[in-house]
Amino acid sequence: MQEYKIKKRSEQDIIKAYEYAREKYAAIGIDTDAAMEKLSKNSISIHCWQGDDVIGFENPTGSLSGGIQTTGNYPGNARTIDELKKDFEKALSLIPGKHRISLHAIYGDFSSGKADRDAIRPEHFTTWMEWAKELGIGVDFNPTCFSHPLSEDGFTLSNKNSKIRDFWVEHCIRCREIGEYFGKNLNTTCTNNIWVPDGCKDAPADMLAPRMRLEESLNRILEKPISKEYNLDSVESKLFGIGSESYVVGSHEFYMGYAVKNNIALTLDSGHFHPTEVISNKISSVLLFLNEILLHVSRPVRWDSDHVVALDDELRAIAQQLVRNDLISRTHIGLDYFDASKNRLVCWVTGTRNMLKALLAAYLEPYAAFQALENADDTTTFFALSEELKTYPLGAVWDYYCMTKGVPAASDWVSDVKNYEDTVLSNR
Ligand code: RNT
Ligand code: ZN
Repeated sequence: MQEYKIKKRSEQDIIKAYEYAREKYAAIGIDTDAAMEKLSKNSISIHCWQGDDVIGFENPTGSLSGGIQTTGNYPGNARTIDELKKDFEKALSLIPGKHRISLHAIYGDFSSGKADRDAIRPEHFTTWMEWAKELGIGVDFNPTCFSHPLSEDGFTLSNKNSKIRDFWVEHCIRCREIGEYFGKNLNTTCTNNIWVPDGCKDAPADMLAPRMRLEESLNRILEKPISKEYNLDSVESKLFGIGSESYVVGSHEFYMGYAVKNNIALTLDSGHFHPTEVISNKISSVLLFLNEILLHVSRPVRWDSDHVVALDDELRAIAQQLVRNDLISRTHIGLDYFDASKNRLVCWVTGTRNMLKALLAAYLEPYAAFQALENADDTTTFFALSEELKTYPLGAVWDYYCMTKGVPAASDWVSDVKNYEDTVLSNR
């Protein structure tokens, strides 16, 4: 088969295309330079777990449980902290802007001795903290309430057995302390996202008791006051998982109520609702009642499949909702997917670049004009214009943005990752 070669364009070509795009957008009242400036202020929280299929370093031979599933066996997954860091740095070098890393508790550095989940401490994350400081990036955190013998009956914070509950409560308390440690040392708020897999295959007779236990456990976890400036608590709901198809304790209603009542943040994961339900349509509701939200941007294909984020209609709609009314200033955008069927760096880079492209597209909308049209009841013109906008030269602005941020434009980065695969990943 003949090799598929993509010709790299010169800087002049990228600038020429950008100049054309700038004029085209200017004609509808959009300042492309201002849009890029706004885009550059956003940091995406990139999930570490795409790099190693959600295995972590606590028990590197362990398997993933909790009703979530990675599929594929593409070679080259990171097996050590150093490999994961190297891969992540490589991915960052291909994404324009300054971003963050989201860690799970099982990604601690246990080289000085193992610690069970209820015994993890900031010490286990010192090497991550120092690394993040060196790179100048923020860290977000997640308790890991799955892939553990004490989560195998499907219940953690809502378990009937008080000893098991205590164990997970302690784990989550320690995670808040680790979040505080990251927040203080890196001088940027660490979000601490609690997701538990609790639920069951068939509907239980008593749907209330587990929810009462979950509420009580969360209350205990949040008892200790920790400044929101360092550690921002958030809770993530879900509709179903593998093995919890009929009942999930931490449903949307549960956590929405809990977050409002306790003034914490809520995480909306795009794969955690009914298949035709979209989180883009929830953001403007939940932010009326909450100060802040987290997003787990993902791509559910027929179920909560956690496919790599694509630049699809829902991603664009999420970005529009965030940008149009500046709800982005109260939103922490994180990614959550895990695909082991492709080069894992390509998954990281593609998903993050797509999130940024969607935001750029949103910054390139004439929203004030849309609002004016809507207020004048001219939904016809709004509809026609927004459809026309879809073929405006977003890509030319994006390429120019990448160039000015010193990262490859268009698909120029793919060969770079392939090269990394040949020289680094294939030796694993
Ligand atoms: C599971 C949740 C949760 C996990 C990660 C690994 O359905 O989305 O956020 O994917 O914590
Ligand atoms: Zn999630």
